[in-house]
Amino acid sequence: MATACEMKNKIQGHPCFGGNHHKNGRMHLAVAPNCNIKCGYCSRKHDCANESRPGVTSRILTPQEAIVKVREVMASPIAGPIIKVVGIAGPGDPLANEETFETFAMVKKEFPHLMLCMSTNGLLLPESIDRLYELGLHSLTVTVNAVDPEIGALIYRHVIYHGRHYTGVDGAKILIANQFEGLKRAGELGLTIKVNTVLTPGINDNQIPLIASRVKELGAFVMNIMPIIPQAELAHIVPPSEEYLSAIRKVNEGTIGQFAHCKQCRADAIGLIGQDLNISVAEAACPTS
Ligand code: CLF
Ligand code: SF4
Repeated sequence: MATACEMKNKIQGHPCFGGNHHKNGRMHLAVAPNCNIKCGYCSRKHDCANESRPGVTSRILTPQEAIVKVREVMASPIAGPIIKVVGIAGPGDPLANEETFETFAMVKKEFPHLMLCMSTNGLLLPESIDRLYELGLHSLTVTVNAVDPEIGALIYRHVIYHGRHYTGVDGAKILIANQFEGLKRAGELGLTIKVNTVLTPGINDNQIPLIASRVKELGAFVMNIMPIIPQAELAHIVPPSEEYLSAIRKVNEGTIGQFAHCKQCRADAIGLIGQDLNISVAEAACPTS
């Protein structure tokens, strides 16, 4: 596990881990359309609710298209100087898509100075984490919504694991066990880890402190408690108020650092958090157009 000092150096420049988010930006590559679970708050018509606000990704990119986009954005005088991180965050689960690995390999080879970042539901983390580490993954986000499978079962509709379909507590048990096993290995490898938790009032409120202490113990650096965006099966949930969200963050900040400026970005976001650039391919390729 990395020391606090090593971690402080590692997060320099990463806008979602405490690096100056007014100065440093990120670029998401939407190369991962498939998902292997079903969260009750996810409508597959939208971007992944783990990492993005509702609104369809303009387009799924192939790894080849993604690397072309990175070249164009990095050559742009507007975006190039601010982009420090290349992330894959959907619109499905990155680990359920081989394209994620292919894309990271290409980006690392051509732009070794950019930090590679990924956000996942964690189901396939135990079997993927070493491979991601070898590819040079810098930072990892895992969305953990429950510690107890009985609560997880109220959030996850199904889990498809190694070709088998699980529902209820059975599915949640596998998912939660894999999230913690994967996080443990990521901590041992010294990755920079963030845990996202979708605060779903009336369902997982009492799980938040349990998640906070468990993930801290496993080596997570920061926690991002996000308000549910009610959709799909959980459309009836009333999202938490700003006050309630702040109070929950406050209660848990003694256990693990809390990230409070998340904007629930799109899977194809580019730029500073909360100030995305609308870069068309042509604009990025030709700065004077
Ligand atoms: Fe992207 Fe996520 Fe990496 Fe950041 S976003 S994959 S950790 S580079 Fe950041 Fe956006 Fe919030 Fe995500 S503000 S949704 S936490
Ligand atoms: Fe939707 Fe993301 Fe959950 Fe998959 S992991 S069901 S894409 S919110």
